[in-house]
Amino acid sequence: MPVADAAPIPLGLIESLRSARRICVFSGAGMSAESGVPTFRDALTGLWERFDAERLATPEAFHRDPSLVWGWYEWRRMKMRLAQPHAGHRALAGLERRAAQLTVITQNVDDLHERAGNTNVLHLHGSLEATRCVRCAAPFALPADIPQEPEGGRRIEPPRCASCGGRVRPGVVWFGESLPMPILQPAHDAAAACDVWITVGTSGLVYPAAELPLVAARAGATLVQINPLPTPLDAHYDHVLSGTAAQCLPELFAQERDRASLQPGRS
Ligand code: BJW
Ligand code: ZN
Repeated sequence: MPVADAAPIPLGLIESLRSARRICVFSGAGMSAESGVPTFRDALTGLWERFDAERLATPEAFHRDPSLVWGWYEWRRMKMRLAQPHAGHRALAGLERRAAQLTVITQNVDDLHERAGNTNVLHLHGSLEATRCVRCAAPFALPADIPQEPEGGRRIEPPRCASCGGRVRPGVVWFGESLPMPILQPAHDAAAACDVWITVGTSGLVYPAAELPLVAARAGATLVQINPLPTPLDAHYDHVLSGTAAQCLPELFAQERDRASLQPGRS
């Protein structure tokens, strides 16, 4: 992804952020890209450019070829464990410390938001670490060490559940699977109640996640898009910042903070 200078930040956006009581940040794979975690659909570098989603990211694929799928996810888990949060993640953690309420709604299955310091994070598509039994859903504790896997992964037979002997599966949401209601409902509620909605690094192609910005828009929130490339939903946004997560987020919140500190009575 070429890194250009980030676009200037409109004053109206800083004002909206400054006066917001409830802020939602909606992140996708582009949020983690500058930490070295590949996106899905970016030209040349996206995972779905090199790997077949039908063979790797559906329940049918896991049923058909569990060792192929498990091995690929172990490689993904290695990349995630080796990645470190970047300046954009840290800026979001700083925002949580001073905002009245910040909800991070992420499609990402890594834990970079949490490792940066965010505590209120909803994972719509699950987590690479939250593995469970396919048969009885018992959680499975992964070894603490970082997997050592070749590029693209290799076939590895999934571990077996200690309770029932069923295969253990990655704790992510695959195509055709419902998103977990205990996560989707609070995400929907947060979208409907927020004053400012900030989308970062998602193509907005995958549903139902892609509907959430529209929920926020219908509820009257100010919508901000951060992405180096246009997306199909740009027309719904009040502000489109053309730049990367690591460029735009620190700049946006630095301007919001500097301006806020000039306002008497705001803690
Ligand atoms: C940067 C950057 C930088 C780069 N800074 N930005 C037909 C029409 C409509 C819907 C459907 C349909 N057919 C099927 C469906 C439903 C399907 C769906 O939406 N499919 C579409 C693809 C068409 N959805 C589902 O199946 C969902 N479940 C569901 O609908 O349940 C109901 C149901 C149940 C039963 C039967 C039928 C319905 C589940 C979706 C699960 C998605 N899972 C994945 C994999 C997770 C596990 C894993 O990680 O392996 O989730 S797919 C993948 O896409 C992953 C992501 O979370 C998700 C979204 O991707 P994201 O984050 O937007 O990444 P990219 O790569 O697309 O975009 C990156 C962006 O970042 C780009 O814009 C870049 O420009 C930008 N960028 N560098 C900022 N540095
Ligand atoms: Zn089991």
